[in-house]
Amino acid sequence: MATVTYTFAGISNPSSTHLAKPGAQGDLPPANGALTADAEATSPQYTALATSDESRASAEDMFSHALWEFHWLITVDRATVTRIDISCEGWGFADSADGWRLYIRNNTTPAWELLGQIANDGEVTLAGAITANISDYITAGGLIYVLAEQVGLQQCDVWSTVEVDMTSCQLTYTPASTFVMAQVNG
Ligand SMILES: [Ca+2]
Repeated sequence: MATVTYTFAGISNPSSTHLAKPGAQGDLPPANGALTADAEATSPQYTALATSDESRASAEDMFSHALWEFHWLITVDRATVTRIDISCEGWGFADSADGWRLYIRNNTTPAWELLGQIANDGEVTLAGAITANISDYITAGGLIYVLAEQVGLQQCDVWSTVEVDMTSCQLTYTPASTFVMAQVNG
């Protein structure tokens, strides 16, 4: 087994590999696994997302649930992947309710499936793993979709806000054979 971990380190706008999009949706999570049509993160936002350093990329909205949508482009054969680990360090708050939820998209259903949730204010790391039916979560084009969505709404002063300090996607996979053992004295 081998692992490979993807982050937003070194990514800038426009990105041809991993994508991040700040936005908002009325549904928690978006129905039928819908993807957002929001614009891509800026280069400073990518830099904020790259490492755990208390520098956060913020999404906020007055009327809907603020969210970050992440697209991870994998670099190994989908058929060799045995486990997907998603981690996201962030903070979510709003007038009506604090907290946020981490989802991964099942492209077959299709639906956003819950990986983790927190109902409190304050920065936490939410994480979750997929260990079965891996091909449901990686498109034929090699994309994994992740969503971090705030649970509350604005009522008075505080907009729905979700701030992400760092997020990553780790794959566990079986490396393809690169050589054939020679049979000596066979
Ligand atoms: Ca950061």
